[in-house]
Amino acid sequence: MKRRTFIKLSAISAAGIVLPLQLEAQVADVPLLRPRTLITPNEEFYILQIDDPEVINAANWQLAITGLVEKPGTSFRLEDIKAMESIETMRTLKCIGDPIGTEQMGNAEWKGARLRDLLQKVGVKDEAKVVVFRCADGYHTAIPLEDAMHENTLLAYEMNGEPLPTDHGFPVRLLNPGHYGTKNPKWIVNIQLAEKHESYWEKRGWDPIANVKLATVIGTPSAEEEIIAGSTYFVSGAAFDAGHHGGIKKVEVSVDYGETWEETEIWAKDTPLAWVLWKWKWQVPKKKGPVEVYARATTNSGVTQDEFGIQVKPVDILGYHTVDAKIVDP
Ligand SMILES: Nc1nc2c(c(=O)[nH]1)N[C@H]1C(S)=C(S)[C@@H](COP(=O)(O)O)O[C@H]1N2
Ligand SMILES: [Mo]
Repeated sequence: MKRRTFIKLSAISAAGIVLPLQLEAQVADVPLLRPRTLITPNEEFYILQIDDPEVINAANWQLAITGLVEKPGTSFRLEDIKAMESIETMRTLKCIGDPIGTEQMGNAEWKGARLRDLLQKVGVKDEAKVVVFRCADGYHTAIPLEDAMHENTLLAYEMNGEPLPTDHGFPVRLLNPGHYGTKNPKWIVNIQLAEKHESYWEKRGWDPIANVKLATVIGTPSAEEEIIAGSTYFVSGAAFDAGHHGGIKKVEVSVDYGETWEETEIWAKDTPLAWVLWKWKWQVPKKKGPVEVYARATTNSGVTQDEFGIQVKPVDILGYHTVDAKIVDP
């Protein structure tokens, strides 16, 4: 085959497999946006845990389901879980410790089995109220049985088309929609049905429910960034409501201390369980000096972020993210 033809053909077959049009639309055409891609590459995905990552050999790993179950002693190997009906889905993870900021949030395409399919195989007793996850690193956390039985609650074993990386919980981690990272345990070794449980972070004062709060984060500019006077600049970032308010409807930016707001372009999105990425083309004033950039989101349910800071009522919304930057001479 001639090289030219080959190139053409591979473009076509790629079209069939990875939907390049859609993918292209979800990689920024303007440089320097942050985030720059709807899907965070595995190498760039934030990593957060209480200790070093656990390296688990799948050949020796079995997931036991214990406690208030009809068939105690049942366990699953990775192959068993992979043989079950699989779901592929895009999900954003966000850390409760960084509620407004941008650093501890990432979005990936995951593949896994429904947790409820495993629970149904072992049979859950009526007294069971929570599902406890114990992890190889000593981390443990519980979620209400109702959440565990939700069709979107998955035991994920692939991330962006690769086996779940060690840093992200190999061989399986929980994906618990609508909840902060604390409720998405990695390196799970045991699942226990119980009446109640006090989780690792709850013992240390963190929210036991851990519902993700509506937040809009500014990726560009970064703090103290120098923006050239008179230039064209892209303010950009992400917004996420984890589905609690019907998804993000619009994102606005203010560069005049909230006096006026400009609607941004949402240039990449998926379902409300994934972040939306936005950008706004700013004709930077010629005048030098400090500038504060604010961003706020409005949800499909009609809620708009309208205050500063973290302690905002109603409790499921966070205040604006603001970034202090500088307009400087070229
Ligand atoms: N086993 C285990 N799972 C864990 C944690 C942990 O310390 N140990 N940390 C949680 C927290 S606080 C977050 S934010 C997410 C981060 O997931 P990631 O490292 O894949 O981004 O993992 C969660 N799952
Ligand atoms: Mo976290």
